[in-house]
Amino acid sequence: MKVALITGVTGQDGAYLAEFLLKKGYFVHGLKRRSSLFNTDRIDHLYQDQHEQNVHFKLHYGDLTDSTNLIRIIQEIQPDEIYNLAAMSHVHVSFEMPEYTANADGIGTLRLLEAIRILGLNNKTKIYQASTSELYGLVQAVPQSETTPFYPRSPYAVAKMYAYWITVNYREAYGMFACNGILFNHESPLRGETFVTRKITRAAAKIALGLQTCLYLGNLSAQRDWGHAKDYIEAMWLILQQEKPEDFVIATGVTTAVRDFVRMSFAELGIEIEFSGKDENEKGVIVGLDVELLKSLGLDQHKLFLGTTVVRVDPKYFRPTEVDLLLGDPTKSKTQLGWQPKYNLPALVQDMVISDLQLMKKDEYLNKGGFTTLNYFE
Ligand code: NDP
Ligand code: GDR
Repeated sequence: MKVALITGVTGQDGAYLAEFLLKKGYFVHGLKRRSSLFNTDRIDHLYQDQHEQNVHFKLHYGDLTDSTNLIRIIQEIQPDEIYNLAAMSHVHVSFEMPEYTANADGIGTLRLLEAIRILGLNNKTKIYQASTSELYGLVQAVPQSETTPFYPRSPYAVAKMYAYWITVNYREAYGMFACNGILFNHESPLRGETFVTRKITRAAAKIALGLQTCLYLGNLSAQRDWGHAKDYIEAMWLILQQEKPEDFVIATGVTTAVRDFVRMSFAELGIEIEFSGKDENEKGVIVGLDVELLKSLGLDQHKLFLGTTVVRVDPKYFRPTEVDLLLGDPTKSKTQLGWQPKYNLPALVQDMVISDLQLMKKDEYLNKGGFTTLNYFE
């Protein structure tokens, strides 16, 4: 039985990857930070009572900022594959927490690589590093491929740049099977609520139900190459199944503006939005309602009015330095890994919007019953 260690197992990708590897017959270990609450919502369905026989999924307390604990866990479990997904992954927040981000995202990767080296596991343990399209930053060329130069534009991206190169260096210096997946944005119903796609799909569902009046966003013109996390975690696994360790771009090859993601999300709920105005004064207004669609989704058309402004810009969401355009070239991963995504953007948007609509309906129901459920901090 193959043994895998996933750092960041409680995150979006960690949850999907853990499920994927368990289905493939792996013994999966996950690294989980200690927190005052369980924080295992995304992986609760995978929980196995540790007192039972045939347990294949185990969590360990740990942190990428603590090398002693990484060495001890890796020594104990002797993994065949490590997926390093743990990171302070929010670009905007990294401007507020640059030192911590460098420590966890940059030096954290070094700690893992050193743990493998110190324990003499160079020839046994393969490691996947969660690199990112944020490395491309200030646009040098499009589409962006494995050979496009990097120009990081945030403390997050700079930390990930260190992690990228230290992974390459340990591969070259010590012959480790260490690979970077340069993944473009990938989303899902499990996406963290403060990333733009999930923020939009949650708000669209709440506005459709009459639970929220307006969605405040930052840069509506930013363009991203958005795929589905379920497709992307499969690519991570494929990268570690290759004969030789190499780095791969994982992307859809299609780019879309935030503004259009907003339009598509509302349209999924039968609400047509039109944008007007510029920069900080841009706004999105309801210009059409698909009564049949609203009805089929169990939504009350009488809570929605043509001409209502439902999207506005709040400059507090602007970043000190922005990444304007990301568009990936997945040719290498498609030809060499045989990777083929199953979701396109409309299918991704539908998956997220319908999931959030169900979640918000449940929340509305519980709230009516006097229970406080979801939290609404941004
Ligand atoms: P999430 O933010 O959803 O998950 C991050 C995970 O890392 C969480 O489990 C979090 O724990 C954990 N974590 C954070 N800091 C530490 C630490 N110091 N020690 C141990 N664990 C820690 O990210 P995603 O799942 O979206 O992304 C996975 C990885 O891929 C990240 O490294 C991200 O930077 C990278 N990436 C993501 C892309 C995307 O579009 N999603 C694209 C390209 C790269 P907790 O639950 O306790 O917060
Ligand atoms: P990103 O994702 O920075 O690309 O990093 P995010 O969803 O945060 O932003 C995408 C774009 O949308 C613009 N934007 C807003 N973003 C947020 N979060 N909130 C807003 O209100 C808002 N309004 C507009 C942003 O300015 C940006 O241009 C994600 C993370 O998962 C990283 O960990 C990963 O490495 C990269 O994707 C690839």
